[in-house]
Amino acid sequence: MNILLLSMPDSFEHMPTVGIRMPNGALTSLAGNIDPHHQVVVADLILVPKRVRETVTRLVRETQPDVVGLSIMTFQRNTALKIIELVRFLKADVHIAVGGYDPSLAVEAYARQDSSADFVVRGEGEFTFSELLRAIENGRGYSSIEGLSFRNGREFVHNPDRHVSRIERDEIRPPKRGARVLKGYTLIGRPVDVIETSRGCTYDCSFCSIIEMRGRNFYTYNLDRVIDDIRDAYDYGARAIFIIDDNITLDVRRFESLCQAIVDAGLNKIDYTVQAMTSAMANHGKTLAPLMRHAGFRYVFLGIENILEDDLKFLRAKSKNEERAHGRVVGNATLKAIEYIHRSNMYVVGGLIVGNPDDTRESIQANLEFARRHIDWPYIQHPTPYPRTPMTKDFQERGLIVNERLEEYDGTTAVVRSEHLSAEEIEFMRWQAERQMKTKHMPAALFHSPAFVLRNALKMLAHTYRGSSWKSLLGMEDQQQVFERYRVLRRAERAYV
Ligand code: B12
Ligand code: SF4
Repeated sequence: MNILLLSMPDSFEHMPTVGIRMPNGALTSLAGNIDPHHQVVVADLILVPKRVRETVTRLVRETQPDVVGLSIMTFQRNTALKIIELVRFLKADVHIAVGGYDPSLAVEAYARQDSSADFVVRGEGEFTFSELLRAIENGRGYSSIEGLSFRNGREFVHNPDRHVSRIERDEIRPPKRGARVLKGYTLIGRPVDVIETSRGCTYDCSFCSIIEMRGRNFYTYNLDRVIDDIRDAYDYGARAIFIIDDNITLDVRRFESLCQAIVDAGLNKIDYTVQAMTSAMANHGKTLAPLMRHAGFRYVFLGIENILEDDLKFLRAKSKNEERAHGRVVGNATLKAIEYIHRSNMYVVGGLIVGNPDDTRESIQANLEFARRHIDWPYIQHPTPYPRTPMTKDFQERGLIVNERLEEYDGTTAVVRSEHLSAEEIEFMRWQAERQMKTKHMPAALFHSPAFVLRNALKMLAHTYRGSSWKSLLGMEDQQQVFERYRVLRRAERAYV
């Protein structure tokens, strides 16, 4: 059969497509794990945000798919529903399957009478999708496929969940990068790819969707497979790699072995970016950070979340931010983690969450000031009530959710207020502080990728400062007016289809 797999074009404020366009790791993993006789095509629509309709139309005409699969996050739901309608219009008899975080955690949104989706693959997709294709091909029923919800006449049937796979033992085959048909992946000028070394996390931060998605567990791939995967990405042209693991720092010894294996394989000429816990970096950074640098790591995304104890408690992120000595908690790990990363000449992408229920102007300022002083690239977000997270329940119970437009659930639009501040006030504070922080990192980017930055500097600055005018740059216009213009522009950008 012909299979067309699509990821959504909606992008996020901190990942402006002028400098960052990353492939979706799920789709190539699905493509690598279906029966080999199928013809599969993967298209990441983030590469064509202004040509979504034309691209989908062309791909459906060219590939004549029997099955179209879409990978969807919550803030991409509206775009996805429009693409589903377009695909159904172009090919009425096509089977449409959806998967990823949003369909898994909000099945009802796709099971509605007016939705054209036929199947929802809940949770991990490799085995469920592969079995689904066999069932479609052979005309068998769907009721024995675990992890699948399917349309049956007027109703949607939900089969039992599938167990989380022990990825190594269950033999998930490597991703199939050759299935991608669109070009232009980049991380500030370097062709970028994604790889995974593990799945899952044993923590339970209240804002994170992962626990509802797969429970608290951590399974790893064998390091030989990981090295082969990195080499495959390199052979396909990648010179930067984003490691998409939920939490690779749960096993620091293994992470250190991976760094050594990367060096031994001569793959340390690639720039790596990884997400890390502050506690792991603070408690093991002395040995881990130099090894990471040696292996080619450049950006470390630190889940700082917040620098205030009360906020960390609300976010249930206290324990992953603790510094320990002799088996005892001796303080907050953040500064020490940052120090180790900087000492090894790597950059900190600082993940912070501001606008929590009890936040005041002062508590938000304290976090923004911290970011200004200590981090290299801000990844500051507002708490966002994604389906079924514990945080969503807290916000609902306190009546603090003020915006139900899901396309704005992108992390940088404040959709909840605090007890003391409106959502607009919270977003304005973050927006204003972040623009300067981003500009501060430009020289480092210029030094690393001069040709790309020189060619795109104006576009990058224009993105960061959109909404500004000559008057505002000269200080003759109120920043609040600039913010209003920025919000209008941002809203317009969300019309992808
Ligand atoms: C890596 C990652 C990123 C990378 C993405 C790199 C890339 N291009 O792949 C970066 C840093 C860029 C990123 C950014 C964002 N992310 Co992110 N990210 C993750 C993370 C850590 C891992 C996702 C991943 O690739 N896993 C590995 C793959 C193999 O697993 P998977 O995606 O789950 O796919 C499996 C199944 O879901 C299913 N499946 C998926 N798609 C499909 C499609 C079909 C047809 C089928 C059948 C099955 C299927 O099968 C797959 C294989 O088993 C998750 C989870 C987490 N722990 O927090 C968050 C997560 C997905 N991100 C999230 C969000 C919100 C974002 C941002 C909006 C902002 C943010 N909070 O950082 C931006 C938006 C990005 C954009 N489009 O502009 C949320 C989504 C919440 C939701 N309910 O929608 C998550 C869950 C984190 C959270 N807050 O809880 N992210
Ligand atoms: S440590 Fe990271 S991956 Fe784990 S639950 Fe918290 S936010 Fe999610």
